[in-house]
Amino acid sequence: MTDNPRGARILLRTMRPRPAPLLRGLLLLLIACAARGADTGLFIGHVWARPTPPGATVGAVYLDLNNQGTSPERLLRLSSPVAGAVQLHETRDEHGLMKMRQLPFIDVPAGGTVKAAPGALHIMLLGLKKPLLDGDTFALKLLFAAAGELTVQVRVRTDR
Ligand SMILES: [Cu+2]
Repeated sequence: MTDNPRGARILLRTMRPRPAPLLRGLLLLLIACAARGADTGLFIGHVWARPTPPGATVGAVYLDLNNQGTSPERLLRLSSPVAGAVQLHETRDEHGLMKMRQLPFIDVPAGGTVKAAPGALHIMLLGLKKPLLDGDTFALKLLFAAAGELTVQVRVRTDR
């Protein structure tokens, strides 16, 4: 990152999902670090999902995105082998009705933390291929504008 701050900024501005060439080389290292973007100061913690009832086709994942770096970061896309699609969602109270809407991306300011939690920001699993059972873990892949691709393990539990 420090070698190519301009490149990272262009990526953020144009929202191109492809990581900068420099970062592509770091991909293996990033995957090895799992929940941590090695040189970017990006940390992903408290990754969990609620169990789903039998027959449910949707689920939600919650996590903390902590950017200890000096540049803003943007979460662009997600995927998981347990779901047909993964979306960024926000729950809002509209005149007493809780409504969800999809977000195109999530920004994490430099030095800031964004929390996805029940009743607020969440990661929506659509087209679940099987129920999420208490104690299970599954992979969630996140694509960031600067840090590139990170994979975390989501733990299924009734409470965090
Ligand atoms: Cu949702």
